[in-house]
Amino acid sequence: MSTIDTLKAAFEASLTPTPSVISIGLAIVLLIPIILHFIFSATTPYTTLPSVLLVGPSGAGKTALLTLFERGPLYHNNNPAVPTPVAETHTSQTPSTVELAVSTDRPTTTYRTDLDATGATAKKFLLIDTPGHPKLRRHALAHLASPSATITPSLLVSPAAQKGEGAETSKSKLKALVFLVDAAALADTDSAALSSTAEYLYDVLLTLQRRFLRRSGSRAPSNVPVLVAANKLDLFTALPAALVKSQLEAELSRIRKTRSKGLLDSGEADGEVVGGEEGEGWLGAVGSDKFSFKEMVEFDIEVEVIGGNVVGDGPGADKWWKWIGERI
Ligand SMILES: Nc1nc2c(ncn2[C@@H]2O[C@H](COP(=O)(O)OP(=O)(O)OP(=O)(O)O)[C@@H](O)[C@H]2O)c(=O)[nH]1
Ligand SMILES: [Mg+2]
Repeated sequence: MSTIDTLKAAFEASLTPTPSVISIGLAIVLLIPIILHFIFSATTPYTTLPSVLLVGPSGAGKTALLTLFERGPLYHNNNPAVPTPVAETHTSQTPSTVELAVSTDRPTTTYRTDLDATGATAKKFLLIDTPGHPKLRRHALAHLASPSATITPSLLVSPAAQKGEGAETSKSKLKALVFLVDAAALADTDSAALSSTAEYLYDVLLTLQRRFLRRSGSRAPSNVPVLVAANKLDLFTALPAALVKSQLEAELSRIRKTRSKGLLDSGEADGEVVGGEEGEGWLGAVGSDKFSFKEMVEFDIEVEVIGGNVVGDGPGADKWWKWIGERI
């Protein structure tokens, strides 16, 4: 009986508007949202924006392109008013990420007008620049291999984390891949540019192909479209996009032949990539003689070659921007 009495008394006291009851009530009302905020901000990643990965050999212009998209044509080399042209880049040692937005309410998108795109019509995404040096490429490749199509924290450093604002890193869905190529270097037949560019492209496409073959379940993510961006078309020595395409396809055929010969004792000893599946190291359709980018459709990989330039006079970077915008 006495316990019921005390409960009753407590209940009555809690309904009596005394100062202590009011202050406890206020504290609960004010504190709960704050506590919930901290719980959710700790468990939800900083951002779930989709991402686009920039890859390609060293010197192709990846960092220059990232800077152009981030800062706009004001930093264009041609603009005499700008003391620091976009072209002044250093070879990259680590990946870097910027947040960009594509506007969806204009039929003709250009990175210039999208620079200040905000609001409901702006689709935000992360553009990730990776180093092209052969010794640093494995970072980009390892992340492409991930079957969940996500970029894992070691590659994706959120802008807030870069500024040291805490807010750790997150997973982001990879939506597209831009493989930048120096079209002027490819024109020089004496240089090793064509073979080294094609080697890297082969590895990138093979990684995506393997990812497709290893996907599990019907809910597996679709594969990533690839844009081969033939850069530096401002230079008169540069190969036009159609030639870049055919040169790369020819070189990829050659690499495929060489690699298939030496597959058993080749450098495929990377551990996890050795799957034992027949034809694992073979890029594209089995049995085809000449490689063509169209073969990649079989693995849900769309490959498109588009020319452009980051600095100087030429077609510019708008077509690439449009391509990215359509895939975000
Ligand atoms: N003429 C010309 N030069 C360009 C163009 N785009 C980039 N460059 C130059 O190419 C050089 C290399 O550019 P980066 O952006 O540093 O190359 P990257 O791909 O980031 O290279 P890594 O960081 O080593 O992987 C720079 O000197 C740029 O000025 C272009 O469209 N035309
Ligand atoms: Mg760079």
